[in-house]
Amino acid sequence: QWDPHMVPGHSTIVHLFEWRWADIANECETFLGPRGFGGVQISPPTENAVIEPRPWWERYQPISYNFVTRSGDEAALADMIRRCNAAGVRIYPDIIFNHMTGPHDFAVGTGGSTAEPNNKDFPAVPYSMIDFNPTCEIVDYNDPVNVRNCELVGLKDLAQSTEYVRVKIAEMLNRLIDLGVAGFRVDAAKHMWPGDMQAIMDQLHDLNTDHGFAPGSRPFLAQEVIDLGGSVVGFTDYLDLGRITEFRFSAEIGRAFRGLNELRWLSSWGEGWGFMPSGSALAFVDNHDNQRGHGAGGGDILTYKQPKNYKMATAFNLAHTYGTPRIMSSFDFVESDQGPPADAEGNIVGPEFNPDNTCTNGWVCEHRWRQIHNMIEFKNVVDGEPLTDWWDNGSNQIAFCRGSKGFIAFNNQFEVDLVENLQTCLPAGTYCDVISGSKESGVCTGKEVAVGPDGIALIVIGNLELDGVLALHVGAML
Ligand code: AAO
Repeated sequence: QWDPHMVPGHSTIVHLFEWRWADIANECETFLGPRGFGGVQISPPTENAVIEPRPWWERYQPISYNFVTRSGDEAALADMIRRCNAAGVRIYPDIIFNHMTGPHDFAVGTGGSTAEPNNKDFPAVPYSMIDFNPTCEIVDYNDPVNVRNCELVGLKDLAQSTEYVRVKIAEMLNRLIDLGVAGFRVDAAKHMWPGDMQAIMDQLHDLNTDHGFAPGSRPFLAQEVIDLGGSVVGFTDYLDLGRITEFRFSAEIGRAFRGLNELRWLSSWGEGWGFMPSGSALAFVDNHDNQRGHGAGGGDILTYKQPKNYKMATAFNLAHTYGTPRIMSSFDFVESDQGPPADAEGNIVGPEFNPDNTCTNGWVCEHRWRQIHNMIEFKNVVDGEPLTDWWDNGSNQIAFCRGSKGFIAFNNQFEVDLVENLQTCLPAGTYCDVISGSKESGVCTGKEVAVGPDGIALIVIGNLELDGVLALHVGAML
């Protein structure tokens, strides 16, 4: 389904990658709820095989459907979902039901369950040989049968065509729905037949009205389908089921804000670029795979490691009307396999916070960067307003309005300042730029911009400034 069921006045999903449930509950109450975030994509809650030296990707190798992982147990999960809903923040677990673990003779899970993956024996579900497709490798991404019925990087491929497997998956998803989740990110959706997925979705409960969902609400789906165009197995097969990850958005926004494509072309951003319909799309600058060279998009993807360009691309995503945005919140990494910050026993060590809201202990917390969380507020203030008054300098300086409620400008021109009188569409007055600072107790800690009676203001973004973007909205009028 397409509606993320966010609370009015909230928007945007943040992926708190590898966070512990208890830390997410606190984050919902102290930061995400008060600042208008719409929901959290959480790491997979299902028990995974323990793989040394604890790479992040062990969580994509389920061993049972018990909810016990390095993020916490079922009680902590339930408590977090309840507290986040109460804070106005929805929860979307990342769910793996294409496969179980990779090829190990013997595996032990994060909750102590055991399995013999090479015999396709997972007693804690239970699944056995007959519940899996015969072993074969995915070798041809243009062959739908190969992509759906063979093993993704050696991961034991469940046969969702059988009723027993469908029932087991649906039971697990229904336990999460009953706990109060608003929907799911479906891992490796491209590797499952749409008809099988439909048969599973048909068995799902409506969302739990005890957590504030309207009666009859169906679970939101963010299906992971990597489609950069030109492949036989692509997003079109999944349009009827729910939203889909738009990886071309991620690849193209990276190219544009790296300076590899002029920003003026963004005037037709969205369907005009051949992307899937806005109402079908999950829109993101980077995800947990392509920020570290897995998945798709290659070297053009922008991440927290290129902060100036990344903040600009994220501001563009949050200011634009296309798709449902998701922002990434990472832990710092050097090696692509490296797991989250952990102690000597392998327990995840959660973030603590500096006075300026940023995180410690190896957590990057992009969602706590002022330039990013202030754009969440921008998005909420301009909700429902059309994109108007596009301006560009014929190259890498652009600006646009969101109705009469918001205005944003970008300068990605090499070694050139942006100094222009531009139409902001805002009522006359003085505004605080929510990128260079914030409006705090009526005072602006960043640039102040004077908008005249005709809506025109002098906009300045120097090319050497830390941030190449300036954003004004009616909530930040001084
Ligand atoms: C680990 C080890 C493996 C080992 C395995 C089993 O790393 O060496 O064999 O265990 O023991 C994550 C990690 C994996 C890890 C796995 C399990 O990323 O490294 O394997 O956990 O622990 C495909 C899928 C897509 C998938 C992506 C990574 O379609 O679903 O690969 N993403 C999800 C998750 C991801 C997770 C899994 C799935 C598994 O987000 O975190 O894996 O649960 C093409 C195809 C894409 C394909 C990519 C990459 O993309 O179109 O469908 O994604 O290749 O193989 C150009 C093309 C573009 C192409 C791209 C990359 O840009 O235009 O189409 O190049 O080649």
